Amino acid sequence: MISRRRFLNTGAASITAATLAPSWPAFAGEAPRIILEPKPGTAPLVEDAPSPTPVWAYRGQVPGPVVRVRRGDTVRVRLKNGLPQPTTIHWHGIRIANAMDGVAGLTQEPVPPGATFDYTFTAPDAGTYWYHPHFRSWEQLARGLYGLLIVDEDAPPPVDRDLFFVADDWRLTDDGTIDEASFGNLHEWAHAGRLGNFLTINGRSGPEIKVRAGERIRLRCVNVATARVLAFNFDRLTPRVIAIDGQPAPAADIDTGGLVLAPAQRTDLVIDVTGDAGSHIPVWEVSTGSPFEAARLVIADGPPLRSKPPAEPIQLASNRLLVSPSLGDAQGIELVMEGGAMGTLQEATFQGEVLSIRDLMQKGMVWAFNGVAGKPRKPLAVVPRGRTATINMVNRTRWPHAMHLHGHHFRAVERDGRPVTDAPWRDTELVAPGEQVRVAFVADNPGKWLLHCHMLEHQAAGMITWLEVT
Ligand SMILES: [Cu+2]
Repeated sequence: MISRRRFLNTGAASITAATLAPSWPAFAGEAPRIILEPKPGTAPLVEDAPSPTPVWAYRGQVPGPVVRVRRGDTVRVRLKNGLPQPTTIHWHGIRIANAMDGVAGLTQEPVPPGATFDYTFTAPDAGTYWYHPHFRSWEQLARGLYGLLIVDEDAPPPVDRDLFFVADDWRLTDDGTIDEASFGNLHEWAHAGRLGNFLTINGRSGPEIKVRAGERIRLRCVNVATARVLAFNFDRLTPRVIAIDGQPAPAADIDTGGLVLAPAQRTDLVIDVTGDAGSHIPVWEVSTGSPFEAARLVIADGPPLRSKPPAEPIQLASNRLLVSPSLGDAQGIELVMEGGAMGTLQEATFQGEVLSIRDLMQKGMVWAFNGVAGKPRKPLAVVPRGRTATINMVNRTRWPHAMHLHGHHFRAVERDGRPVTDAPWRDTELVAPGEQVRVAFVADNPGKWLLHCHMLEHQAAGMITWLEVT
């Protein structure tokens, strides 16, 4: 058993402020097409490693370059595949034109090595989004392919600095290289997925993030891990949540258990930094029984930026395009999750054929939605455009699942049979073992939309289906 802290025991990383200052190339709306070329490279994940870790990266960076536009601008990206296998780019959380959603085998053909694909789409909602491949994503994300897509508000909120906090859970071997032998391990895929042993924040282990006393920062937190649900505690600071999965949320404190982020989920925080110059504030990872320091905020020398935090709270303007679902004549869609270790799945349909669990495992399948393993030829449901739909997600497995619907945001309206009010808008919902969550959304975006578990090994081993909005 490898300790997740093993590489962290060497103490705080000596990262300079320069490497942590967000370097955001301003990719303006009508600027020339941005070229994103995923290809093999290296990244300095492990501070004391003899050599950097071989990874796959966009533009040689992990995380990849931030793609940043204003709300309503057009994003223009050319994918140039420098990988030894096909790939695509999916723009997670964006209510995008279907043909640009980047799902290999549903909205486009995978892009072969050496080939290109042009993505052009409008970003309708302000907020924190991200991009990643949607082909062999369980491998391509685990090798380092992901980046932030930030869509600025019409009037960005008054903060002193806008920072990001991209958390990844790597599986590394003793020499600090990616543990490739564990890719495709069906035993793990039937459990929590391929959990890592080495946490990075913004591509570094235990980084120091330089801040100033009195400073108000916006911190865009993203979990890009393939499987692990992470949770962060900001020690004596009291961050306020202002957005969830990209969409503005009423200001609220984070839970006492920490800021929980399932794979693919985002939370934007506002943090008023308090403390003496030269002191530091640990950011603890608290999802396991043994918390450890994931990063630290180091308060710079010098006078505070202001003597006390600004009085006025930050409240982001609504993206407006979200209409509260009226459930009166909603189209109900049932989604029963089954399978996995300690589950009861005996058989399921795979590519049109009913197979026993033993035969399913031969095909790398161990999970099913409504008795179907893997992406079905026909959609789970066809929803007329503009209609409100509900998806009743019933987790009959012993494992949590981070359920992601493409092209839409939804909100929970019922949990374990009890009505829920004012749940945040999300694109990825964590459904606990044995739990039932009914979510509602307006099917206002025509096309073929994937609905899958964002524990990417679960997706690869069966937890994937799709809806068609006509
Ligand atoms: Cu899952």
